[in-house]
Amino acid sequence: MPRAHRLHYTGRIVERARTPSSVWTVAQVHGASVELWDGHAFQEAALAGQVKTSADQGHTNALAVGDEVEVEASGDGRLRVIARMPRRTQLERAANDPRSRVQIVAANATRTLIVSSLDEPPFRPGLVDRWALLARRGGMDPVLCLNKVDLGSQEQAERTVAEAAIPLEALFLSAKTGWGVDALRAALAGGTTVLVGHSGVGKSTILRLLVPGAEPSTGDVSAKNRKGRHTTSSARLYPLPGGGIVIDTPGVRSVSLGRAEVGEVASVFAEIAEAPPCRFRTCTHRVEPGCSVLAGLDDGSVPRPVYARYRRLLEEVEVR
Ligand SMILES: Nc1nc2c(ncn2[C@@H]2O[C@H](COP(=O)(O)OP(=O)(O)OP(=O)(O)O)[C@@H](O)[C@H]2O)c(=O)[nH]1
Ligand SMILES: [Mg+2]
Ligand SMILES: [Zn+2]
Repeated sequence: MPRAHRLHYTGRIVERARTPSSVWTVAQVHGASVELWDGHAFQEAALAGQVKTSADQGHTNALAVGDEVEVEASGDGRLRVIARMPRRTQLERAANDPRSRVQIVAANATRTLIVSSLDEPPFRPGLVDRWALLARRGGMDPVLCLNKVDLGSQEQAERTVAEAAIPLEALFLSAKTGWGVDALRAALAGGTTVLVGHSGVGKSTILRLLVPGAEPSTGDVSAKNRKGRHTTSSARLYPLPGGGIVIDTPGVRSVSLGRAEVGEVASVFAEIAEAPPCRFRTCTHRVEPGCSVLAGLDDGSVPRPVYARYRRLLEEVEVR
């Protein structure tokens, strides 16, 4: 290997790289290669050996969509990813089996848009809580988007969210008719938003509403499900016409949280997170004496539906 290359490899003379831009963002991952976005254009790049093996033991993927990477031009003029920048945020999906590795769904997003539908598939508040916890854990703000309002009414949609005591900012939408899209656009302007949620709730339809002309990625054409519709098979980044970025992801059936702390579960519910300190620092707010959350239940400052959701989420995680 020529000396200049070797030096470059160590990262010490990165400023001498012959590449058009030093920091690129991963737009899509295809096994041993990735598609990169430099703010203007997309380009395919190979992964240098040290990047491929850099996935630490706990993770399934070395690079995730949204990762910022350093590149160099390889001999044949193609780009090669030589390093990944530290992540500011990360959305992780824990494995059901604690010995299995964690998948990084997206990196460096500023918010997680938890997409649900009023119907088809039915609204599942438990899934919203779990995604909210994962978003907060990874440093992002969770926002709920209740789609397919056209299958009912606006009143029904608002009542559904209120009755479930969803502890998040909620946006209502019909991606089919475009109703509610202006508020959604305003909420997503600037920053990077990752769309998550159950398969079929309308994430890709929302994406196409926000980014006219966005095509299903090539893998998706063959990935029609039994009902003959396209289902997203891998995460992909799209620049928004007015600035900002959206990352579409494949739908998932269930979300596992892995091990979680009581504080993490409580952080999903504002009324519980903001309750005064309990007598015991390790209080789980279930049966302990001097618990301010249980006191809040009595005086009404912690609504019963909110507490019920907290207990349900707590039961689902193995509390440390
Ligand atoms: N009635 C109605 N149907 C919608 C709406 N948004 C999406 N759909 C339909 O719902 C189905 C699923 O939409 P997709 O956008 O593919 O769903 P997705 O969340 O991307 O699904 P995965 O890629 O499998 O995760 C399609 O048939 C859409 O036409 C809506 O607002 N109202
Ligand atoms: Mg999709
Ligand atoms: Zn307590």
